[in-house]
Parts: sequence; structure tokens; C-alpha cells
Amino acid sequence: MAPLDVDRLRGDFPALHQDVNGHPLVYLDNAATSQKPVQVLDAVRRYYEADNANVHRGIHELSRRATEAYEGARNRVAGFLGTDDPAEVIWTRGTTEGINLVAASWGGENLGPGDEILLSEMEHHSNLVPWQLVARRTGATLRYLDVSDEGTLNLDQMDEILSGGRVRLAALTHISNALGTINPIREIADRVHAAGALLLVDGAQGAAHGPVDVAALGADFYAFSGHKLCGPTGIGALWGRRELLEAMPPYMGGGEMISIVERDMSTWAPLPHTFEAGTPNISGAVGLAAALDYLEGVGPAAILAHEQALVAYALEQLRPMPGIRLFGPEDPGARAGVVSFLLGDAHPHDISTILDSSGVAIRAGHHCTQLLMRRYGVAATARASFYLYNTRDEVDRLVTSLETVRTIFA
Ligand code: 7TS
Repeated sequence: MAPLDVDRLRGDFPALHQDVNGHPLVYLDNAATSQKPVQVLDAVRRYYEADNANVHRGIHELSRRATEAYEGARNRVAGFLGTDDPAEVIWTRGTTEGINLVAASWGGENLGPGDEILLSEMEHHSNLVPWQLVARRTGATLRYLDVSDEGTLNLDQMDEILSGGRVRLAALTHISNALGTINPIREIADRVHAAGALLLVDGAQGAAHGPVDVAALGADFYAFSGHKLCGPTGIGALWGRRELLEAMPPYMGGGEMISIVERDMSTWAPLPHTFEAGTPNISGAVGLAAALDYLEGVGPAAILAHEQALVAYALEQLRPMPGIRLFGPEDPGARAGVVSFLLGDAHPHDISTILDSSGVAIRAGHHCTQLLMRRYGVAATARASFYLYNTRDEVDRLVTSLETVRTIFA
């Protein structure tokens, strides 16, 4: 696999070329959201300039073109996920909405007292709270997989919980946003299916940091966000197996999702429209398709390899630093481009503020993973997260700025 031509790629991202607090920006907050290449910005602009109209409605040229762009984008997502049935792709605002949709619709219909939903301590709040809500509504119980000291899931414990025969669905993350851990989804899927349960994969990080093939992964549902993979905010997709989606009631009611409306009842439009009430985010879909074209042009496997090389380089330099506490798997090959850490007694917010004053953008906080923070006995961590356009020089800038933090707090 050829290494990325990072210099050339950086030329595609206007936001990277600016000074912040008098220093060239080093953007290491990619797990929160990625920057956008001109190819995506141009696609959104072209759509609004030339084709803007509402979809599936007017019988006029612009509406036809908007519908074609919107449905073409859906086909693009289907291709990206390795499915040939675009009706299995539901547009959402992002991962959070996709998971809420499944929890409310599938969960509301299929869960009851005595049923269990299997989660893990490393889940993002977006893959916890929707299940708490539906558990409260239906009387179902939440079960949790522990996370090891190194930041991995314990599959023996999973087997033990599954052997109880009560788990109806497991909802687990593909890649941890706080640790970088890449979970063995295929192995998990096989175990979950053998126990007669379904698997929802939170793909917010997974879709952005490596190839995704929902069939090869063995997922039943896969949710992701456009903004983490070079696309616009406010757009994402939920993929689900057709027979599951077809058996689920609508999540929201409104225009676009109906077939016939009577005074007291309505019938639903077929998939995927059943789950798409109201005027959708058409420009977002167009931008997301352009982002997927861009990423596939670069090569998702090469992007992951690039991130892993940066993580290896960063870990090599950070490990000897006095006072450093690193989180996540030791082996850079077992994680995507995330490095979570603490440095001496410095509060992560102070670390982040000092780094920002040298133009280095990282994130500090609980990363919407309070259960995981509690597991490690910390309130927060500092987190640097890499993407295709980051360089070894930027890792050096991170390390140098952390030396400053050390001197300040020494
Ligand atoms: N799941 C994971 C694993 C995530 O990392 C995130 C966002 C979400 C779900 C929710 O995605 P959304 O697009 O619907 O908001 N993670 C982060 C983060 O790590 N820092 O900011 C957002």
C-alpha cells in the first residue's frame, strides 16, 4: 500500500492553512469533527447554485435534478458500505439520530421486561442514553461489558452474558472515540448472532477511519456521521438489513414518509422513505457523497495505516515523558488515530488551553464517555486525534507544546 501524499492532500483543505494565536494551526481534534476538502465545499456550492429544489415533489427540471443528486448520494453511501440495496440506507442527522431511530423504533416494538440490551463501558453517550430511554419505556434491562486496563472488550464476559439467553440486541462501537480501540466487530457479530441477538454498530469513528463493509462485519445496523469523514455537519446515515427495517414502525411522522393519509390513520411509504419525514438535508447528502468519493480516492485502508503510523510515532515520543499517563491499547495496530493522555497534575483543560496558545487544537474533557472515565478513575483526559492530513511535524509540535505544559506545571 502506497503511503499518502500528505502534502498534496493538505492542499485540498483550506481551513488547515491559517495561523491560530500566531502559529500555524495544528488541527488534532479530528475525532470530534474533520476539516472539509474543497471537493466537498464545491459540491455543496454547485448543488445550491445549479440544482436547488425540493426532492420527490415538483415535476420540474430542478426538482428532478435535486432528486437525482439526493438519491445518487444514497447510492454512493450504499456503495461505500458494501451493500447493493440503497433502500437499506436511511438519511439521518448523524450517528446520534441513527441510534435513536433504532432504539425507539426497533426497541419500542421488540423489547419488553426480561429482555436485555448489551452495551459496553466504552460507549459514547449517543450509544447509551437512547438505550436507557427505551429500557425505561419497555422495562428492558441494560447489561454492560467491562473495559480492560488496556482499553479492550472482554469477549469471554460477552459469552457469559449472552449465554443467559436474554440479550436481544448488542449496541457497540466500531472504534472508541476516547481510546482509539478498534473492536473485533466480526467476532462480536458471530457471538451475538449465535445467541439469537442483533448487533448495532456505532460507526461514528469506524466509518471515518478505515474501510467499512457491513456484510463482512456482520452488522445488523450501522450508524455513522458525515462530518467526521470530511463531509458536512447535519448529515449521516443509518444502514439496516432490509427485513429488519421493513418490520419497524416509523420514527417520525410528516411529509415524504406516507403513502395514504386518512383522518385517523395513515399508511407508510416504502423504504427508505418510511424513516425520512420532512424536507431532508439535500445539500448535506450531496456533500457527504462528495466526501466519500474523496476518501475512496485516497483509500480508506491507506488512511488508517497513515493514522496508525502517526499514533506509533506519537506514542514513541510520549511514553518517556515524565508524568505522562497514556490510555488505550499499547499496540498502535489495534487502534485508530486517537491518543488520550494525562500529564502530571495538569488539568486536561489547562493542557488544551496552553496547546491552543501555540496553535495546537486538541480536545479535553470526558469525550461523552463518562462511564469510561469513571472506569479509569479520571474526570477527563486530553485527546489528540489524527486524520489523513496530519503529519509527523505536527506530532512534533504537539510534543514540544506538551514540554511547555510540563515546565509550567513543574
Ligand atoms: N459515537 C461515537 C463513537 C462518537 O465518537 C461520536 C461523536 C458519536 C457517537 C456521536 O456522533 P454525532 O455525529 O451524532 O455527534 N464523537 C465526538 C467526539 O469524540 N468529540 O466530539 C464528538
